[in-house]
Amino acid sequence: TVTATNVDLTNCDREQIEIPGSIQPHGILLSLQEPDLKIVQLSRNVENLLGFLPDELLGKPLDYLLNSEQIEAVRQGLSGNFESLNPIPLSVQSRPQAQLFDGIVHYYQGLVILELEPPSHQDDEGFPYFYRLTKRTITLFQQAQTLPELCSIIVGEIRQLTGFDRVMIYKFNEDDSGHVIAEDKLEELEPYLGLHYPATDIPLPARKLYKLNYLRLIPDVNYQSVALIPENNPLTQKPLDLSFSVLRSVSPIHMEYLKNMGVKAAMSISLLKENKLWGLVACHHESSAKYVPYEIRTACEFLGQVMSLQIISKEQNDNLDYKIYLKNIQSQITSSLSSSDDLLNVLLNLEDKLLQLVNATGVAIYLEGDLKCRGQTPNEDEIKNLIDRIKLQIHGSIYHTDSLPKVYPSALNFKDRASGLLVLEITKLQANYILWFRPEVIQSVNWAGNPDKPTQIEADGSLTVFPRKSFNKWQETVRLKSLPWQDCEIENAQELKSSIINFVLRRASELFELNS
Ligand code: BLA
Repeated sequence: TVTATNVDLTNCDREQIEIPGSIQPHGILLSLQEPDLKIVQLSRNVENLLGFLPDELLGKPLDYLLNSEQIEAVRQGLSGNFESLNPIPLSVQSRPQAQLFDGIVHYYQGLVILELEPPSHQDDEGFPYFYRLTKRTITLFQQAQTLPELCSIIVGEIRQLTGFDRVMIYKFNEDDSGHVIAEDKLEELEPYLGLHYPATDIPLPARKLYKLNYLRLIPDVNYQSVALIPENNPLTQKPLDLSFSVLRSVSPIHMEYLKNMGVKAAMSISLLKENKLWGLVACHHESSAKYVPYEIRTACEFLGQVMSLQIISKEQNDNLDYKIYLKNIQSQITSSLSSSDDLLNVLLNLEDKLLQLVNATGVAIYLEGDLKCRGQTPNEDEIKNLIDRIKLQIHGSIYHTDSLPKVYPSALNFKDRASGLLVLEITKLQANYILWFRPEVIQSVNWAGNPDKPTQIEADGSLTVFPRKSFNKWQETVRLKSLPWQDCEIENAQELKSSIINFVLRRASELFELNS
Protein backbone atom coordinates (compact mmCIF):
# COMPACT_ATOMS: atom_id res chain seq x y z
CA THR A 1 0.00 0.00 0.00
CA VAL A 2 1.00 3.58 -0.59
CA THR A 3 1.11 5.69 2.53
CA ALA A 4 1.58 9.41 2.83
CA THR A 5 5.23 8.76 3.71
CA ASN A 6 6.31 7.13 0.47
CA VAL A 7 5.04 9.77 -1.92
CA ASP A 8 6.72 13.14 -1.92
CA LEU A 9 4.10 15.46 -3.22
CA THR A 10 0.38 15.28 -2.90
CA ASN A 11 -2.25 17.31 -4.74
CA CYS A 12 -2.27 19.59 -1.70
CA ASP A 13 1.40 20.45 -2.01
CA ARG A 14 1.17 21.03 -5.76
CA GLU A 15 -1.91 23.23 -5.97
CA GLN A 16 -1.02 26.73 -7.18
CA ILE A 17 -3.47 28.58 -5.02
CA GLU A 18 -2.19 32.01 -6.10
CA ILE A 19 -3.39 31.57 -9.70
CA PRO A 20 -6.94 30.24 -9.50
CA GLY A 21 -7.99 32.27 -12.59
CA SER A 22 -11.05 33.48 -10.72
CA ILE A 23 -12.25 35.52 -7.77
CA GLN A 24 -14.98 35.33 -5.17
CA PRO A 25 -18.22 36.98 -6.34
CA HIS A 26 -18.67 39.67 -3.66
CA GLY A 27 -16.52 42.14 -5.60
CA ILE A 28 -15.03 43.07 -8.96
CA LEU A 29 -11.40 42.82 -10.03
CA LEU A 30 -9.82 45.04 -12.70
CA SER A 31 -6.21 44.72 -13.75
CA LEU A 32 -4.84 47.91 -15.21
CA GLN A 33 -1.81 48.81 -17.29
CA GLU A 34 0.12 52.07 -17.11
CA PRO A 35 0.38 54.80 -18.29
CA ASP A 36 -3.35 55.49 -18.49
CA LEU A 37 -4.49 52.53 -16.38
CA LYS A 38 -5.95 50.71 -19.34
CA ILE A 39 -8.26 47.86 -18.37
CA VAL A 40 -6.48 44.70 -19.52
CA GLN A 41 -8.28 42.07 -17.47
CA LEU A 42 -11.52 42.03 -15.54
CA SER A 43 -13.81 39.69 -13.68
CA ARG A 44 -16.84 38.50 -15.63
CA ASN A 45 -19.26 39.84 -13.02
CA VAL A 46 -18.84 43.41 -14.37
CA GLU A 47 -21.82 42.30 -16.38
CA ASN A 48 -24.24 41.73 -13.52
CA LEU A 49 -22.68 44.21 -11.06
CA LEU A 50 -21.98 47.18 -13.39
CA GLY A 51 -24.15 46.39 -16.38
CA PHE A 52 -21.24 46.41 -18.88
CA LEU A 53 -20.26 43.53 -21.13
CA PRO A 54 -16.59 42.57 -20.57
CA ASP A 55 -15.77 43.58 -24.17
CA GLU A 56 -17.15 47.07 -23.62
CA LEU A 57 -14.58 47.67 -20.88
CA LEU A 58 -11.49 45.72 -22.01
CA GLY A 59 -8.93 48.07 -23.53
CA LYS A 60 -10.59 51.23 -22.15
CA PRO A 61 -8.65 53.57 -19.86
CA LEU A 62 -9.85 53.67 -16.25
CA ASP A 63 -11.41 57.12 -16.81
CA TYR A 64 -14.21 55.27 -18.55
CA LEU A 65 -15.35 54.20 -15.06
CA LEU A 66 -13.92 56.81 -12.67
CA ASN A 67 -13.50 60.60 -12.72
CA SER A 68 -10.07 62.18 -12.57
CA GLU A 69 -10.27 62.94 -8.86
CA GLN A 70 -10.98 59.30 -8.08
CA ILE A 71 -8.21 58.13 -10.38
CA GLU A 72 -5.89 60.38 -8.41
CA ALA A 73 -7.16 58.72 -5.21
CA VAL A 74 -6.37 55.30 -6.69
CA ARG A 75 -2.83 56.48 -7.51
CA GLN A 76 -2.49 57.79 -3.95
CA GLY A 77 -3.65 54.41 -2.69
CA LEU A 78 -0.73 52.79 -4.49
CA SER A 79 1.75 54.90 -2.56
CA GLY A 80 1.12 52.78 0.55
CA ASN A 81 0.86 55.62 3.08
CA PHE A 82 -1.56 55.71 6.02
CA GLU A 83 -4.46 56.38 3.69
CA SER A 84 -4.17 52.87 2.29
CA LEU A 85 -5.37 51.54 5.65
CA ASN A 86 -8.73 52.72 4.43
CA PRO A 87 -10.48 51.62 1.28
CA ILE A 88 -10.89 54.30 -1.36
CA PRO A 89 -14.52 55.39 -1.60
CA LEU A 90 -15.36 55.22 -5.31
CA SER A 91 -18.42 56.10 -7.32
CA VAL A 92 -18.10 53.79 -10.30
CA GLN A 93 -19.78 54.43 -13.65
CA SER A 94 -22.34 51.74 -14.26
CA ARG A 95 -25.77 51.16 -15.78
CA PRO A 96 -28.28 52.52 -15.09
CA GLN A 97 -26.49 54.80 -12.60
CA ALA A 98 -23.14 55.17 -10.83
CA GLN A 99 -22.62 52.92 -7.78
CA LEU A 100 -20.53 53.23 -4.64
CA PHE A 101 -17.74 50.76 -3.90
CA ASP A 102 -14.78 50.38 -1.58
CA GLY A 103 -11.68 50.45 -3.78
CA ILE A 104 -8.64 48.40 -2.71
CA VAL A 105 -5.56 48.74 -4.86
CA HIS A 106 -2.10 47.23 -5.13
CA TYR A 107 0.67 46.96 -7.67
CA TYR A 108 2.00 43.53 -8.61
CA GLN A 109 4.03 42.10 -11.48
CA GLY A 110 3.73 45.22 -13.62
CA LEU A 111 0.00 45.72 -13.26
CA VAL A 112 -2.22 47.79 -11.03
CA ILE A 113 -4.88 45.56 -9.50
CA LEU A 114 -8.00 47.41 -8.43
CA GLU A 115 -10.62 45.50 -6.50
CA LEU A 116 -14.09 46.84 -5.84
CA GLU A 117 -15.96 45.62 -2.77
CA PRO A 118 -19.36 46.58 -1.33
CA PRO A 119 -19.17 50.08 0.23
CA SER A 120 -18.56 50.01 3.99
CA HIS A 121 -20.80 52.98 4.88
CA GLN A 122 -18.24 54.47 7.22
CA ASP A 123 -18.22 58.22 7.65
CA ASP A 124 -15.11 59.63 6.16
CA GLU A 125 -13.20 59.56 9.43
CA GLY A 126 -9.98 58.23 8.04
CA PHE A 127 -7.12 57.46 10.39
CA PRO A 128 -8.91 58.34 13.67
CA TYR A 129 -11.53 55.63 12.96
CA PHE A 130 -8.82 53.00 12.58
CA TYR A 131 -7.25 54.33 15.78
CA ARG A 132 -10.56 53.99 17.63
CA LEU A 133 -10.95 50.41 16.43
CA THR A 134 -7.54 49.30 17.65
CA LYS A 135 -6.64 51.58 20.56
CA ARG A 136 -8.43 49.61 23.29
CA THR A 137 -6.93 46.30 22.19
CA ILE A 138 -3.43 47.73 22.14
CA THR A 139 -3.90 48.96 25.72
CA LEU A 140 -5.03 45.46 26.74
CA PHE A 141 -2.05 43.91 24.94
CA GLN A 142 0.27 46.05 27.02
CA GLN A 143 -1.25 44.68 30.21
CA ALA A 144 -0.78 41.03 29.18
CA GLN A 145 2.19 39.37 30.85
CA THR A 146 2.14 35.93 29.24
CA LEU A 147 1.38 34.39 25.90
CA PRO A 148 -1.86 32.69 27.03
CA GLU A 149 -3.07 36.09 28.30
CA LEU A 150 -2.18 37.73 25.00
CA CYS A 151 -3.97 34.98 23.03
CA SER A 152 -7.10 35.19 25.10
CA ILE A 153 -7.21 38.98 24.61
CA ILE A 154 -6.84 38.82 20.85
CA VAL A 155 -9.54 36.17 20.29
CA GLY A 156 -12.00 38.20 22.36
CA GLU A 157 -11.15 41.48 20.67
CA ILE A 158 -11.25 40.12 17.12
CA ARG A 159 -14.57 38.49 17.84
CA GLN A 160 -15.94 41.82 19.09
CA LEU A 161 -14.61 43.73 16.11
CA THR A 162 -15.96 41.30 13.53
CA GLY A 163 -18.90 39.47 15.11
CA PHE A 164 -17.73 35.98 14.06
CA ASP A 165 -19.36 33.08 15.94
CA ARG A 166 -15.97 31.58 16.78
CA VAL A 167 -12.44 33.02 16.91
CA MET A 168 -9.43 30.80 17.68
CA ILE A 169 -5.66 30.94 17.89
CA TYR A 170 -4.28 28.03 15.91
CA LYS A 171 -0.60 27.39 16.67
CA PHE A 172 1.66 25.33 14.42
CA ASN A 173 3.73 22.56 16.00
CA GLU A 174 7.25 21.71 14.87
CA ASP A 175 5.94 19.08 12.40
CA ASP A 176 3.45 21.60 10.90
CA SER A 177 0.47 19.98 12.53
CA GLY A 178 -1.24 22.39 14.89
CA HIS A 179 -3.67 22.87 17.72
CA VAL A 180 -6.11 25.41 19.08
CA ILE A 181 -4.60 27.26 22.04
CA ALA A 182 -7.25 29.95 22.61
CA GLU A 183 -10.90 30.31 21.68
CA ASP A 184 -13.76 32.75 22.08
CA LYS A 185 -17.13 31.59 20.76
CA LEU A 186 -20.89 31.58 21.00
CA GLU A 187 -21.69 29.60 24.09
CA GLU A 188 -23.81 26.97 22.32
CA LEU A 189 -21.03 25.91 19.93
CA GLU A 190 -18.94 22.89 20.74
CA PRO A 191 -15.43 23.94 21.85
CA TYR A 192 -12.39 23.28 19.64
CA LEU A 193 -9.91 24.37 22.30
CA GLY A 194 -7.09 21.83 22.66
CA LEU A 195 -7.94 19.92 19.47
CA HIS A 196 -5.12 18.95 17.08
CA TYR A 197 -5.18 19.15 13.28
CA PRO A 198 -2.75 17.45 10.86
CA ALA A 199 -0.23 19.39 8.74
CA THR A 200 -2.06 18.68 5.48
CA ASP A 201 -5.06 20.74 6.63
CA ILE A 202 -2.98 23.81 5.74
CA PRO A 203 -0.58 22.59 3.06
CA LEU A 204 2.76 24.14 2.16
CA PRO A 205 1.57 26.47 -0.66
CA ALA A 206 -0.98 27.98 1.73
CA ARG A 207 1.55 28.36 4.53
CA LYS A 208 3.94 30.07 2.11
CA LEU A 209 1.32 32.48 0.83
CA TYR A 210 0.11 33.32 4.32
CA LYS A 211 3.61 34.51 5.19
CA LEU A 212 3.31 37.16 2.49
CA ASN A 213 -0.34 38.06 2.71
CA TYR A 214 -1.61 38.28 6.26
CA LEU A 215 -5.39 38.10 5.89
CA ARG A 216 -8.01 36.23 3.85
CA LEU A 217 -11.76 36.33 3.95
CA ILE A 218 -14.26 33.82 2.61
CA PRO A 219 -17.64 35.51 3.17
CA ASP A 220 -19.70 32.64 1.75
CA VAL A 221 -18.44 29.08 1.39
CA ASN A 222 -21.26 28.32 -1.07
CA TYR A 223 -20.10 30.89 -3.59
CA GLN A 224 -19.77 30.44 -7.34
CA SER A 225 -16.38 31.72 -8.46
CA VAL A 226 -16.14 34.39 -11.16
CA ALA A 227 -13.66 33.96 -14.02
CA LEU A 228 -11.09 36.57 -15.04
CA ILE A 229 -11.21 37.62 -18.70
CA PRO A 230 -8.78 37.06 -20.28
CA GLU A 231 -7.17 34.62 -17.87
CA ASN A 232 -3.59 35.72 -18.57
CA ASN A 233 -1.71 38.78 -17.43
CA PRO A 234 -0.83 40.33 -20.84
CA LEU A 235 2.64 41.30 -19.57
CA THR A 236 3.66 37.80 -18.50
CA GLN A 237 1.33 35.67 -20.64
CA LYS A 238 0.66 33.69 -17.48
CA PRO A 239 -2.43 33.50 -15.28
CA LEU A 240 -2.76 36.64 -13.18
CA ASP A 241 -1.02 36.15 -9.83
CA LEU A 242 -3.54 36.89 -7.08
CA SER A 243 -1.15 36.45 -4.12
CA PHE A 244 -2.03 39.92 -2.80
CA SER A 245 -5.59 40.15 -4.05
CA VAL A 246 -8.38 40.38 -1.46
CA LEU A 247 -10.93 38.64 -3.69
CA ARG A 248 -8.77 35.65 -4.73
CA SER A 249 -10.89 32.56 -5.22
CA VAL A 250 -10.09 29.95 -2.60
CA SER A 251 -8.89 26.41 -3.24
CA PRO A 252 -11.91 24.14 -3.94
CA ILE A 253 -10.39 21.51 -1.66
CA HIS A 254 -10.44 23.95 1.20
CA MET A 255 -14.04 24.95 0.43
CA GLU A 256 -15.04 21.31 0.75
CA TYR A 257 -13.13 21.15 4.05
CA LEU A 258 -14.98 24.15 5.45
CA LYS A 259 -18.36 22.76 4.37
CA ASN A 260 -17.55 19.41 5.99
CA MET A 261 -16.73 21.33 9.16
CA GLY A 262 -20.10 23.11 9.09
CA VAL A 263 -18.59 26.54 8.47
CA LYS A 264 -20.47 29.12 6.37
CA ALA A 265 -17.90 31.92 6.35
CA ALA A 266 -14.25 32.09 7.41
CA MET A 267 -11.44 34.53 7.89
CA SER A 268 -7.87 33.97 9.00
CA ILE A 269 -4.98 36.21 9.97
CA SER A 270 -1.31 35.20 9.93
CA LEU A 271 0.79 35.30 13.08
CA LEU A 272 4.53 35.36 12.44
CA LYS A 273 7.47 34.87 14.75
CA GLU A 274 10.93 35.68 13.43
CA ASN A 275 9.67 35.53 9.86
CA LYS A 276 8.15 32.07 10.30
CA LEU A 277 4.43 31.34 10.25
CA TRP A 278 3.82 30.71 13.96
CA GLY A 279 0.03 30.42 13.85
CA LEU A 280 -3.23 31.85 12.62
CA VAL A 281 -6.15 33.66 14.11
CA ALA A 282 -8.91 31.48 12.62
CA CYS A 283 -12.47 32.83 12.52
CA HIS A 284 -15.64 30.91 11.68
CA HIS A 285 -19.24 31.84 11.16
CA GLU A 286 -21.52 28.84 11.43
CA SER A 287 -24.97 30.44 11.36
CA SER A 288 -24.80 32.26 8.02
CA ALA A 289 -22.57 33.80 5.37
CA LYS A 290 -20.70 36.84 6.68
CA TYR A 291 -18.95 39.74 5.00
CA VAL A 292 -16.44 41.84 6.95
CA PRO A 293 -15.72 45.34 5.58
CA TYR A 294 -12.18 46.16 4.53
CA GLU A 295 -11.39 48.65 7.27
CA ILE A 296 -12.41 46.19 10.00
CA ARG A 297 -10.23 43.57 8.29
CA THR A 298 -7.34 46.03 8.21
CA ALA A 299 -7.76 46.66 11.93
CA CYS A 300 -7.72 42.87 12.54
CA GLU A 301 -4.64 42.46 10.38
CA PHE A 302 -2.90 45.25 12.30
CA LEU A 303 -3.75 43.59 15.63
CA GLY A 304 -2.30 40.35 14.25
CA GLN A 305 0.92 42.17 13.42
CA VAL A 306 1.15 43.74 16.86
CA MET A 307 0.55 40.33 18.43
CA SER A 308 3.24 38.84 16.17
CA LEU A 309 5.76 41.33 17.54
CA GLN A 310 4.87 40.37 21.10
CA ILE A 311 5.10 36.59 20.78
CA ILE A 312 8.83 36.36 21.56
CA SER A 313 8.79 38.63 24.57
CA LYS A 314 5.66 37.04 26.02
CA GLU A 315 7.04 33.55 25.49
CA GLN A 316 10.06 34.57 27.53
CA ASN A 317 7.73 35.30 30.42
CA ASP A 318 6.03 31.91 30.23
CA ASN A 319 7.24 29.39 32.78
CA LEU A 320 9.36 32.04 34.39
CA ASP A 321 9.58 30.27 37.76
CA TYR A 322 10.86 27.12 36.10
CA LYS A 323 13.41 29.05 34.05
CA ILE A 324 14.74 30.74 37.20
CA TYR A 325 14.98 27.35 38.91
CA LEU A 326 16.94 25.95 35.93
CA LYS A 327 19.33 28.94 35.93
CA ASN A 328 19.88 28.42 39.62
CA ILE A 329 20.94 24.79 39.05
CA GLN A 330 23.13 26.01 36.22
CA SER A 331 25.01 28.44 38.43
CA GLN A 332 25.49 25.86 41.20
CA ILE A 333 27.11 23.56 38.64
CA THR A 334 29.30 26.35 37.30
CA SER A 335 30.57 27.18 40.76
CA SER A 336 31.34 23.51 41.55
CA LEU A 337 33.31 23.32 38.33
CA SER A 338 35.29 26.44 39.08
CA SER A 339 36.49 25.16 42.46
CA SER A 340 37.76 21.73 41.45
CA ASP A 341 40.40 20.15 39.27
CA ASP A 342 38.94 16.76 38.25
CA LEU A 343 36.22 17.10 35.65
CA LEU A 344 34.80 13.60 35.72
CA ASN A 345 34.65 13.57 39.49
CA VAL A 346 32.93 16.92 39.74
CA LEU A 347 30.36 15.86 37.18
CA LEU A 348 29.76 12.58 39.00
CA ASN A 349 29.48 14.27 42.37
CA LEU A 350 26.87 16.63 41.00
CA GLU A 351 24.46 13.65 40.74
CA ASP A 352 20.94 15.04 40.98
CA LYS A 353 21.97 18.47 39.82
CA LEU A 354 23.14 17.12 36.51
CA LEU A 355 19.72 15.53 36.07
CA GLN A 356 17.83 18.59 37.26
CA LEU A 357 19.78 20.78 34.86
CA VAL A 358 17.61 19.54 31.98
CA ASN A 359 14.91 17.66 33.95
CA ALA A 360 16.11 14.21 32.91
CA THR A 361 15.79 10.85 34.71
CA GLY A 362 19.14 9.44 33.58
CA VAL A 363 22.52 10.77 32.52
CA ALA A 364 25.65 9.22 30.99
CA ILE A 365 29.02 10.96 30.99
CA TYR A 366 31.41 9.74 28.33
CA LEU A 367 34.84 11.32 28.82
CA GLU A 368 38.01 10.06 27.17
CA GLY A 369 36.58 6.61 26.63
CA ASP A 370 35.31 6.35 30.20
CA LEU A 371 31.56 5.91 30.63
CA LYS A 372 29.76 6.71 33.88
CA CYS A 373 25.99 6.56 34.38
CA ARG A 374 23.54 7.96 36.93
CA GLY A 375 19.79 7.36 37.27
CA GLN A 376 17.74 5.40 34.73
CA THR A 377 19.83 4.75 31.64
CA PRO A 378 20.43 2.08 29.00
CA ASN A 379 23.40 -0.20 29.77
CA GLU A 380 26.99 0.57 28.76
CA ASP A 381 27.00 -1.31 25.45
CA GLU A 382 23.67 0.15 24.49
CA ILE A 383 24.94 3.64 25.20
CA LYS A 384 28.16 3.14 23.23
CA ASN A 385 26.21 1.86 20.22
CA LEU A 386 23.82 4.74 20.55
CA ILE A 387 26.66 7.27 20.53
CA ASP A 388 28.13 5.70 17.40
CA ARG A 389 24.82 5.93 15.68
CA ILE A 390 23.81 9.41 16.76
CA LYS A 391 27.14 11.33 16.67
CA LEU A 392 26.88 12.32 13.02
CA GLN A 393 23.55 13.94 13.63
CA ILE A 394 24.84 16.39 16.21
CA HIS A 395 24.73 19.96 14.97
CA GLY A 396 26.02 22.88 17.00
CA SER A 397 26.97 20.56 19.91
CA ILE A 398 23.40 19.41 20.54
CA TYR A 399 21.17 16.59 19.42
CA HIS A 400 17.76 15.98 20.92
CA THR A 401 14.71 13.89 20.24
CA ASP A 402 11.58 13.04 22.18
CA SER A 403 11.02 9.88 20.13
CA LEU A 404 14.29 7.98 20.07
CA PRO A 405 12.74 4.61 19.07
CA LYS A 406 11.47 6.24 15.91
CA VAL A 407 14.93 7.37 14.74
CA TYR A 408 16.82 4.47 16.34
CA PRO A 409 14.73 1.28 16.47
CA SER A 410 17.11 -0.53 18.88
CA ALA A 411 15.92 1.96 21.48
CA LEU A 412 12.68 -0.07 21.67
CA ASN A 413 14.60 -2.29 24.10
CA PHE A 414 15.07 0.53 26.58
CA LYS A 415 12.10 2.81 25.86
CA ASP A 416 11.15 2.84 29.54
CA ARG A 417 14.50 4.50 30.26
CA ALA A 418 15.28 6.36 27.06
CA SER A 419 12.46 7.38 24.74
CA GLY A 420 13.84 10.88 24.99
CA LEU A 421 17.50 11.70 24.39
CA LEU A 422 19.48 14.94 24.73
CA VAL A 423 23.14 14.79 23.74
CA LEU A 424 25.77 17.44 24.44
CA GLU A 425 28.96 17.10 22.45
CA ILE A 426 31.81 18.53 24.49
CA THR A 427 34.55 17.88 21.96
CA LYS A 428 34.19 16.28 18.57
CA LEU A 429 37.71 14.94 18.09
CA GLN A 430 38.13 13.20 21.44
CA ALA A 431 34.48 12.07 21.38
CA ASN A 432 33.43 13.48 24.74
CA TYR A 433 29.70 13.53 25.36
CA ILE A 434 27.05 13.93 28.01
CA LEU A 435 23.77 12.14 27.31
CA TRP A 436 20.54 12.71 29.19
CA PHE A 437 17.56 10.35 29.05
CA ARG A 438 13.84 10.50 29.65
CA PRO A 439 11.40 7.55 29.84
CA GLU A 440 8.42 6.86 27.60
CA VAL A 441 5.33 8.75 28.66
CA ILE A 442 2.15 7.48 27.04
CA GLN A 443 0.15 10.50 25.98
CA SER A 444 -3.18 10.96 24.32
CA VAL A 445 -3.78 13.54 21.63
CA ASN A 446 -7.26 14.69 20.74
CA TRP A 447 -7.57 15.19 16.99
CA ALA A 448 -10.48 16.87 15.26
CA GLY A 449 -11.37 13.74 13.29
CA ASN A 450 -9.03 10.94 12.24
CA PRO A 451 -5.96 12.75 10.87
CA ASP A 452 -5.23 9.96 8.35
CA LYS A 453 -7.16 11.32 5.43
CA PRO A 454 -8.96 9.53 2.62
CA THR A 455 -6.55 9.19 -0.32
CA GLN A 456 -6.45 7.93 -3.86
CA ILE A 457 -3.40 6.89 -5.89
CA GLU A 458 -3.27 8.42 -9.37
CA ALA A 459 -1.95 6.82 -12.57
CA ASP A 460 1.30 8.80 -12.26
CA GLY A 461 1.90 7.44 -8.75
CA SER A 462 1.04 10.69 -7.03
CA LEU A 463 -1.38 10.86 -4.19
CA THR A 464 -4.67 12.72 -4.08
CA VAL A 465 -5.72 13.60 -0.57
CA PHE A 466 -9.30 14.51 0.31
CA PRO A 467 -10.51 16.56 3.24
CA ARG A 468 -12.01 14.38 5.93
CA LYS A 469 -15.77 14.34 6.39
CA SER A 470 -15.91 13.94 10.13
CA PHE A 471 -14.36 16.29 12.62
CA ASN A 472 -15.59 14.39 15.65
CA LYS A 473 -13.02 14.06 18.41
CA TRP A 474 -10.65 11.22 17.64
CA GLN A 475 -8.25 10.17 20.34
CA GLU A 476 -4.78 8.94 19.48
CA THR A 477 -2.63 7.16 22.04
CA VAL A 478 0.94 8.24 21.45
CA ARG A 479 3.60 5.76 22.51
CA LEU A 480 7.41 5.61 22.31
CA LYS A 481 7.74 9.29 23.13
CA SER A 482 9.05 11.16 26.13
CA LEU A 483 8.03 14.59 27.28
CA PRO A 484 9.53 17.09 24.85
CA TRP A 485 12.79 18.87 25.67
CA GLN A 486 12.02 22.54 26.19
CA ASP A 487 14.12 25.35 24.75
CA CYS A 488 15.22 26.50 28.21
CA GLU A 489 16.41 22.99 29.04
CA ILE A 490 18.36 22.71 25.80
CA GLU A 491 19.92 26.12 26.44
CA ASN A 492 21.01 24.93 29.87
CA ALA A 493 22.78 21.95 28.30
CA GLN A 494 24.50 24.32 25.84
CA GLU A 495 25.69 26.47 28.70
CA LEU A 496 27.12 23.50 30.53
CA LYS A 497 29.48 23.14 27.58
CA SER A 498 30.79 26.69 28.11
CA SER A 499 31.34 25.98 31.79
CA ILE A 500 33.23 22.79 30.97
CA ILE A 501 35.38 24.57 28.39
CA ASN A 502 36.17 27.27 30.94
CA PHE A 503 37.12 24.53 33.37
CA VAL A 504 39.46 22.92 30.85
CA LEU A 505 41.08 26.24 29.94
CA ARG A 506 41.60 27.14 33.57
CA ARG A 507 43.17 23.73 34.28
CA ALA A 508 45.43 24.05 31.25
CA SER A 509 46.74 27.44 32.29
CA GLU A 510 47.26 26.26 35.89
CA LEU A 511 49.30 23.30 34.63
CA PHE A 512 51.20 25.56 32.31
CA GLU A 513 52.10 27.87 35.23
CA LEU A 514 53.12 24.90 37.38
CA ASN A 515 55.45 23.68 34.67
CA SER A 516 57.05 27.00 33.86
C1 BLA B 1 -6.38 26.67 3.88
N1 BLA B 1 -6.86 25.47 6.02
C2 BLA B 1 -6.71 26.61 5.27
C3 BLA B 1 -6.89 27.75 6.10
C4 BLA B 1 -7.18 27.29 7.35
C5 BLA B 1 -7.20 25.87 7.29
C6 BLA B 1 -7.41 28.18 8.58
C7 BLA B 1 -6.79 29.20 5.67
C8 BLA B 1 -8.04 29.69 4.98
C9 BLA B 1 -9.14 30.06 5.94
O1 BLA B 1 -9.07 31.13 6.55
O2 BLA B 1 -10.10 29.27 6.08
C10 BLA B 1 -7.42 24.93 8.32
N2 BLA B 1 -9.13 25.99 9.71
C11 BLA B 1 -8.11 25.14 9.52
C12 BLA B 1 -7.85 24.47 10.74
C13 BLA B 1 -8.70 24.97 11.66
C14 BLA B 1 -9.51 25.93 11.00
C15 BLA B 1 -6.81 23.45 10.97
O3 BLA B 1 -10.40 26.60 11.54
C16 BLA B 1 -8.77 24.54 13.05
C17 BLA B 1 -9.62 25.00 13.92
N3 BLA B 1 -7.18 20.89 3.27
C18 BLA B 1 -7.39 19.55 3.48
C19 BLA B 1 -6.71 18.82 2.45
C20 BLA B 1 -6.10 19.77 1.64
C21 BLA B 1 -6.40 21.06 2.17
C22 BLA B 1 -6.70 17.33 2.34
O4 BLA B 1 -8.03 19.03 4.39
C23 BLA B 1 -5.28 19.58 0.45
C24 BLA B 1 -5.44 18.57 -0.42
C25 BLA B 1 -5.97 22.26 1.56
N4 BLA B 1 -6.31 24.25 3.12
C26 BLA B 1 -6.04 23.65 1.94
C27 BLA B 1 -5.69 24.65 0.98
C28 BLA B 1 -5.80 25.88 1.61
C29 BLA B 1 -6.20 25.62 2.96
C30 BLA B 1 -5.26 24.40 -0.44
C31 BLA B 1 -5.56 27.24 1.00
C32 BLA B 1 -6.84 27.95 0.70
C33 BLA B 1 -6.57 29.23 -0.05
O5 BLA B 1 -6.09 30.21 0.58
O6 BLA B 1 -6.83 29.24 -1.26
